Amino acid sequence: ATERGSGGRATAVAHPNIALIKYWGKRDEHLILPRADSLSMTLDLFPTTTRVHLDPEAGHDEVTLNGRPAEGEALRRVVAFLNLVRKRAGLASKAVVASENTVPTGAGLASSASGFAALAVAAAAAYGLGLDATALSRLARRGSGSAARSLFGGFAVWHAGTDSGTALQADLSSYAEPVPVSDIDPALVIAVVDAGPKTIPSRAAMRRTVETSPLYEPWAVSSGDDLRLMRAALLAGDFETVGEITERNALGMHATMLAARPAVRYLSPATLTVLDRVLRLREDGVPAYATMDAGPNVKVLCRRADAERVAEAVRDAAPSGSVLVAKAGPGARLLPG
Ligand code: 2P0
Repeated sequence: ATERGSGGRATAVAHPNIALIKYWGKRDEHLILPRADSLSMTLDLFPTTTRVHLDPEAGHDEVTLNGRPAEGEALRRVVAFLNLVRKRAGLASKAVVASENTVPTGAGLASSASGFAALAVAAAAAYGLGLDATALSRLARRGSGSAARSLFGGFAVWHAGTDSGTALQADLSSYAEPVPVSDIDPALVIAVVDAGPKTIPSRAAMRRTVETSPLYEPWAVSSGDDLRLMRAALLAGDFETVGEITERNALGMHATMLAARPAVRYLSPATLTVLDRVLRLREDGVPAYATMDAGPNVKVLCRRADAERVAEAVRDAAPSGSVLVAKAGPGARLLPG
């Protein structure tokens, strides 16, 4: 679908995604080209809604996040992203950007994927770029790697792309697209065990892992095997294999971080308590598999029919009220008006 706004203004909505095959490590920091392919499920929770309108009179971009002026690194990243859009559009106009993110403060879920996916769709439309879904995914990638996947609903694979040829060809080859899946009726039970801020931002942690961890290269290689097997299992509707690959890929990613120098450790004692619960669920015959991102919270992949039982099992390992059940959600889209 070609996305084009009218009158220099557009509003878009996008949802977060959780990777089952992780993105961890870049081969090009500027273009945000990943070392390996990744694969995710877009959630039906916590949309980000972003409005962009051009202001030809303005001397600088005005960016608000949940009603507050953005500053520091957050502002710098949005302005850099808008500069990219302006360059492609051949327009100099500054923009007013207002983004509302519904992730509860401290829910421990990153908002950069939904945030840059929504910004890419809204800004591309407001500046009249007329991009298709693939081009929007490539554009979102430049804001935050994982945002490339939030362009699509359900399951999406983000291709690392090729390095044969020019930087432009590499850039063109790295985008996400939907993954064909048999109906596996998945849910992700999110156990928020610690709502505090990250110990180290994922971008810096990723860089340190690539540069110093002796386990990084073997994980990146095995992640390619995981991805191929995962795609086959999704196509076949083989839920247990999907879950097993999900869990081992995440644990492998965390192993690369633990071996970094100095170590990057996001997992906490409460994380391990939840992992024990998940293991016990499997011993009791419930297919449930854990994955963790750049923080201590655990997302448990299970069937929708088992989600309440899984939520109950992990609830007392997390502070009260902080277990959420997510299902597969929609891709990013323009809102009318
Ligand atoms: C992922 N994460 O695949 C992985 C797993 C966290 C752990 O993508 O530097 O915010 O903006 O490209 O996308 C978090 O990293 O990083 C992430 P940048 P991003 O979901």
